[in-house]
Amino acid sequence: MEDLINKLKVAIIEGDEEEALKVTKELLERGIDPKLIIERALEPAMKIVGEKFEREEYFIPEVMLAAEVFKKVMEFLKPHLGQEVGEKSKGRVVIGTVRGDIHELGKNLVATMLSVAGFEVIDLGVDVSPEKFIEAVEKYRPDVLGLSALMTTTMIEQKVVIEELKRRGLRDKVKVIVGGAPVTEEWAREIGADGYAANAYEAVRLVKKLLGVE
Ligand code: B12
Repeated sequence: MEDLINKLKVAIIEGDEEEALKVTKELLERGIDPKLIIERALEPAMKIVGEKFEREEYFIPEVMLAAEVFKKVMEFLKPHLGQEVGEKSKGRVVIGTVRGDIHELGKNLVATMLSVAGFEVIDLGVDVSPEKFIEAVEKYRPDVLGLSALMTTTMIEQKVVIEELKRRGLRDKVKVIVGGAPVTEEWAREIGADGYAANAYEAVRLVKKLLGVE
């Protein structure tokens, strides 16, 4: 199994979609838990891609290619993640990546895991303005609002959204959670968010805790 996990990691890093899907299929056929595939292959692969980008071994086209393969593998895995069925929605979550930021993989992963866990998720996409977040809170009345930011330069937008919620008298109507690679627990506290999670699994735990559901 280690061998296949490694192969999948390499395929994503190299942007080889055909190989990545082939290996993913093989892993599933061997009964490997898709969550483990995400945790052990997909996430580490993007981490390595990030490091290569930092070292200037990779440039935007290579990163984009790897991201596309990541998305394709996620789409392939989604139906295998299972779904907690037979009960009503555990709560409603609106999620999006903040203004000026087009990174979507982490936000998508959080959205997928929450929906698998039985939450209704409304995904507003990327580069979402504070106005759009506010509109969505007014329209959907979610229990939780999730704000993703992947850059130190866009993190501040999480604060802008929270301030805007306050200004409109909506802050106490919704729990706000924040995440993304540069975001920390401390930042979350500083901007007055209700919670922070470092990854998609923790995000599910956090939302359950905030809403008091299991
Ligand atoms: C892939 C990638 C891209 C792709 C994105 C493709 C796509 N469709 O999403 C492309 C090529 C488009 C891209 C573009 C750019 N990128 Co880029 N990118 C990355 C990279 C390599 C990986 C990000 C990723 O997808 N990770 C995988 C996912 C699964 O992890 P994640 O996003 O961290 O999400 C997890 C957690 O953070 C958490 N989480 C995430 N969101 C949320 C939300 C909530 C509510 C919660 C609770 C949790 C949570 O859970 C997730 C799942 O476990 C990072 C490197 C890095 N270290 O992050 C750089 C990185 C983020 N990019 C960077 C930069 C600079 C850029 C560009 C400006 C480059 C340029 N010169 O054009 C542009 C910016 C475009 C823009 N305006 O947004 C920098 C940011 C530096 C900074 N200022 O902080 C990084 C850190 C790379 C670097 N070291 O320089 N990028």
